[in-house]
Amino acid sequence: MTSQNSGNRKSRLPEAPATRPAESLKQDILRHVLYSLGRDTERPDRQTVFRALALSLRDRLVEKWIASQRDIYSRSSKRVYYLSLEFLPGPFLRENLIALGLENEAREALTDMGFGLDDVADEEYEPGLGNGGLGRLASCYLDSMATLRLPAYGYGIHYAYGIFYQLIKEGRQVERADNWLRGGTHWEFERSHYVHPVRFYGQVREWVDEQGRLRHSLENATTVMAMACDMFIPGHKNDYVLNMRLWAAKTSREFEFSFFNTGDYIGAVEEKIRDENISMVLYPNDEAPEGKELRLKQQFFLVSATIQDIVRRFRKKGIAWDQLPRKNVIHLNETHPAVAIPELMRILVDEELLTWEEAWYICVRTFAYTNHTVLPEALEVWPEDLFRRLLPRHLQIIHEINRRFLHDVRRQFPNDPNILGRVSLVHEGESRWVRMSHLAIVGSFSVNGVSAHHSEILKESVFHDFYKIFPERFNNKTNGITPRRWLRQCNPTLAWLITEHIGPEWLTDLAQLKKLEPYVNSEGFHRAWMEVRLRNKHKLAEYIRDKNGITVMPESLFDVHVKRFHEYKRQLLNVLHVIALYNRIRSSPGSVTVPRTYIFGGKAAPGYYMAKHIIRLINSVAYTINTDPRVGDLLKVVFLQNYCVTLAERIIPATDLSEQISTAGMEASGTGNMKFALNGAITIGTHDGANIEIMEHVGNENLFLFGLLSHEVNEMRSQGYNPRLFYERDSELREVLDMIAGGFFSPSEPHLFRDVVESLLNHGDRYMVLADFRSYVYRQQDAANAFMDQAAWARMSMLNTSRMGFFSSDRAVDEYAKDIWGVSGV
Ligand code: HBZ
Ligand code: IMP
Repeated sequence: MTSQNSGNRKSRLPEAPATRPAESLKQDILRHVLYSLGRDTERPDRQTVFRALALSLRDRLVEKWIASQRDIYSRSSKRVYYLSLEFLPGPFLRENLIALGLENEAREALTDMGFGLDDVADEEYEPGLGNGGLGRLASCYLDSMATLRLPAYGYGIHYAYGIFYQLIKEGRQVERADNWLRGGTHWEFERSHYVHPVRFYGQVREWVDEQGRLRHSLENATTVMAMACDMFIPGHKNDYVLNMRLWAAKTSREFEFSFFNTGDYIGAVEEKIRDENISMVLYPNDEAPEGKELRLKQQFFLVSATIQDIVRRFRKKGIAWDQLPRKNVIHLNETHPAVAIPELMRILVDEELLTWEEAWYICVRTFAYTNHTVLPEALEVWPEDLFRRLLPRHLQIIHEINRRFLHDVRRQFPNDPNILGRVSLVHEGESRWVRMSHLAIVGSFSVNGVSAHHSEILKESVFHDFYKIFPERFNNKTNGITPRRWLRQCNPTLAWLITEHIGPEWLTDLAQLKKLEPYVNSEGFHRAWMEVRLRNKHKLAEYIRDKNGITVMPESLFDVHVKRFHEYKRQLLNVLHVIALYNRIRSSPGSVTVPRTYIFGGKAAPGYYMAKHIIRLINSVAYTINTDPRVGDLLKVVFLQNYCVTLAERIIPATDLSEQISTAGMEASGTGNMKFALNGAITIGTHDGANIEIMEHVGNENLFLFGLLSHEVNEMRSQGYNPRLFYERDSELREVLDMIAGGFFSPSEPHLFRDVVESLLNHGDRYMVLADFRSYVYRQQDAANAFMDQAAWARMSMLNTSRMGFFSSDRAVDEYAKDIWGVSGV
């Protein structure tokens, strides 16, 4: 602190050179306040200070990034390209401070300027460039790739509008545009010199060149430019920084003066807007792709710009094309970027004039594909006509890939002619569809699922034919989460307590949490553990009071269900149980003894009628219960609006019971389940996705599993599942459903929720809510009983945390690096 600042806490540009890191950081902040943001250093507001701090960190990140890139070049390492239509990084400030080891320095610098770090950090508005699990996984993996010093890059789209901002108005979800760029961009660099042309539409011209070769080129294409925007991802205290390169669409027409000459100025500008629309907005659909032309354009836009960047970098090496797979691996996060396969083929065959066989040999050794879902409606397909119009040459290439593939399959399975239709890259029925998952499998050397259970389902059912054809391609990589964000950053007091006992190594070696086990029998540790957890619950209770105006008891059981709204995730099953509890409280006071706070959060796709209806039902039930004086403190129901990474970070450390109750066989993995258990919440869940592996690690006695197994779900379905039977046999369930259908929670609109009940009773209950209801109720009772014994609960909580080491994204990424990518740290 310079002496002139000490008395009045005001900030001036320092005169003397900085000595200590905190002082040097403060000087950088002030410099950015003045020179980058053009504000008076005497009276910057909190938002200005946040931005100046972000810029000061960006300076440090870019230095380290340049050094890291030099390292990669000098070692000529094999590079990993992680292609994803979504990244969900969450707020950067705290994460970057922790990674750079500058948390205390920032706190000191800001205090010196009269600000608190927590308040300044709250100024950050997160980039919501993903829908949920898949996008957040991509960000956890980048964090781990940086921490493991892998020569890796994330590639995605710089959407101007991310996932919508969700408001709850009169119990309903209302969507607002998420203008995350309105405050400017303080973390990224716009690279106006890194632009690649992306070409759509047009016609394929076939011609014969002087050497007599058949050539293909695209005529009359529409060109849009892709401009790179780079964000930096630091490894944990290792001076290593990766970049996530997001492409923004820019018109190529700015230079087309012909429009001006013909006088159509507005027409020219309209075309510019149309081009730049490509990166305007993230599609808000999770698990049910929207087959819109603009979405396919986005996919190709990402792929074309990225492959050009990869090829540009590869060319610098001046080595032969057949070395491409030895020096690069391209990872496809779901099928969304799968058009990369025909795009690389196109470049190799049409532009580089390799033979088809040479090019295909390279492609199939370069791509790897991760599947994230088995829901039939989520498997991506495109109408062939649309594909032909937008990407005519790519469709030809897909047909040729298919022709050769089916030829091989016919030889391999001469006695099974039906297999050809099943595995074809083009579905041929009344209409023709390009099947992106088939393209991704045929064009990749590795196909993986995201939990052991999910990967088995891929082999046994969803992709069984492909498993017979390419058994060596199939493998599992159970998902993981980064302990930096999902423990150290979101739960700093618990992280401190852990470090105090076992040292800080767990941050980069999560298996070390095992060392906590001896402390589970220490009374002092118990007490400290539960104090930290209770303090977290107090903080969340305050947030709930501020935002929802509801007072909840921090000592009550915080029962939390936060994730995207989808019928298979069964928020409906949860609310049916809430109503059952409510009925017990009313009909036999004293029968419910454990006070509970139910917390819900999550977005529904804007066009998903049933999911939105369930949100509305939860809010109506919440209103009824919270205003019923007979209930008192025994039951509160809270819906927190706009669930996002920032909100997850508040909720997870304060959760007692984590709801992971998907229909068995439907949740590929889940990663929320891991975040809760790592922070000491107990899971109530089905035998699905990674829940099964969590059970194997934490022990069956330390979580509450219930419900049908996935083979039982299938058997019950094939035997003709009759949900009505469950309704008729279970009077408690019957009462709950009759109340909803009869308008108990919507007295002014008695039929409001009839469709919800109909979907269960008369439309087959596709997600087996009624079949699992009774075992869920029993397991919830077990959970409540366990919560009454606080010492036993504390023990379960500590054992969950200490046994979650396996679920680190460092472990997952290390497996990808060794088993799939063939890369190691630099
Ligand atoms: O990917 C999720 C899975 O549901 C979850 O089980 C898994 O843990 C997670 C990470 O592997 N899948 C998604 O989040 N899927 C999407 O977000 C999605 C987005 C756009 C689509 C389709 C799916 O068109
Ligand atoms: P790119 O790999 O061409 O996208 O460049 C990214 C960064 O890597 C550049 O800004 C340089 O810092 C660094 N870089 C690029 N080419 C080389 C090279 O040939 N040797 C060492 N570093 C390089």
